[in-house]
Amino acid sequence: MERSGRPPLPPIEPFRIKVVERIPNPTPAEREEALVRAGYNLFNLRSEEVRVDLLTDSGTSAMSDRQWAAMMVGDESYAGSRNFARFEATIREITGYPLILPAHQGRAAENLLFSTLCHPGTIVPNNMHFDTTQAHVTRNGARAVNLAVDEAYDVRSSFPFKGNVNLRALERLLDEAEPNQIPLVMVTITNNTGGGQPVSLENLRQVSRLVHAHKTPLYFDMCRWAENAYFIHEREPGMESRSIAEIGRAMFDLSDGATMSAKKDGLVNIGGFIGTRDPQLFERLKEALILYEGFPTYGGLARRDLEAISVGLREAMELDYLEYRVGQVRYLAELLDARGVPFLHPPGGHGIYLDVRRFLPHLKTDDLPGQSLVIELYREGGVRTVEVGSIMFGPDSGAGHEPLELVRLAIPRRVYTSTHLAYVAEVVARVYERREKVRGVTMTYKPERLAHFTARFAPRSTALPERLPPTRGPRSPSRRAR
Ligand code: P70
Repeated sequence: MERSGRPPLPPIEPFRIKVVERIPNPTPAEREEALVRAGYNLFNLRSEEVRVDLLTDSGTSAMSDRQWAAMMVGDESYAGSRNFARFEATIREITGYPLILPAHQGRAAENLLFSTLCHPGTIVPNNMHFDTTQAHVTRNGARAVNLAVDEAYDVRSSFPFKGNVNLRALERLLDEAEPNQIPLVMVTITNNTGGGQPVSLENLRQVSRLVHAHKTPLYFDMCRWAENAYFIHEREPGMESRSIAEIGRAMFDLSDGATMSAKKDGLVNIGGFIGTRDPQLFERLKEALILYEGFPTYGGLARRDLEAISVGLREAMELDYLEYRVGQVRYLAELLDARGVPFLHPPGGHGIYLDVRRFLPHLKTDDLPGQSLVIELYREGGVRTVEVGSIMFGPDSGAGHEPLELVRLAIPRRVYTSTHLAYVAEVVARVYERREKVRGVTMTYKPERLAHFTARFAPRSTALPERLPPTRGPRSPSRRAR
């Protein structure tokens, strides 16, 4: 809120709308029915049951007129498509990595990289792994270790670079590991698990120095690199005069390669890639790519998709777009702040993360408070969000700290207006007003891996019904008479 008491200036969309898509408005009764059918897991909802969909910012972007036009120049050749040539050239220019392989999305790139480099007994450090990243590391027998700075676990701290790596902890791990036990160090940019928080260029420099002194490769998970570069531009001394492209390149120069889900800062609905400087690794990845994804000039994608990514990656670096993008998240933060709603500070690049512990202090971890809140936000106003807490990462995910217990309101790129966000803020505030009445839930079906996607839940009250013991003998006549 501005000091003057005036409402905040809404972040103006740096585009006008050329095509619109009707959004549904399910009634309260329809929402209730949908919840039961979905087993209280919002991944099981049909999209027509959702009014404002903040489940994810991944693959949910609106493409620009230029991207749609690019789709029309798809050259659908199996091998050697000109769209691949442009895709490769674009990513080379942005990252400086000479060797590029397309993949159909981020986790496909993770599968290729981790199945090639990890085996039982190995360790992969990261500031914080995200869900699929962690699953791919552990599936290959490696241990996923989270090494974010202490501030990352303090939801109230307004530290500007909560995505930073804890250098002392990383150094200790590198020193203590056996030779070749750490096949690579990853840094997730921005740190999604920890609230969409950026990593500073200075921290990346130090990580790079440390990791390379131990002759270990450094890889980035660069899904949201443009948002990270924007925060560096805004917050890091001397960076305000540098373009997003320059800052991005300064980041990538410190690393040996990256995986990317282009469904985020690639501004497309599907796609991803791996970039590397290592020709031997590249050959091994290419073999795995052909096995799992397709020929190296399409990697599981239509060639027109590659063309849309080439355009999207550039649009994601435009300053007016990033100002609006981060501005939207801040606008929502200000509206929530004005209503006293607790969320992780400072607001991240791609969404707001509600602080579940302060939102629902009467619920215990066993009550799955994050999922309870997700359900209530849907019940109140048809808003779909996701739990990022003990269900997604397990109750012991705090790396020595109290684990984060969050609900993420992810903002799709270029999709919703400030009015949609004002609606969302009001829905959240109304749930906050009646927070004391929110009950816990219990998990009735727990899949082995990545449970949050397919688990089923039930409200505590119906899952554990307080049934009266069956009555024996004839009912009393007085009751029957009533
Ligand atoms: C999200 C999605 C995907 C992701 C990521 C990072 C840092 C890799 C990937 C995998 C996943 C999701 C979560 C909850 C609800 C819906 C979707 N993140 N690295 O929303 O990329 O999805 O392309 O395989 O964030 O954050 P991909």
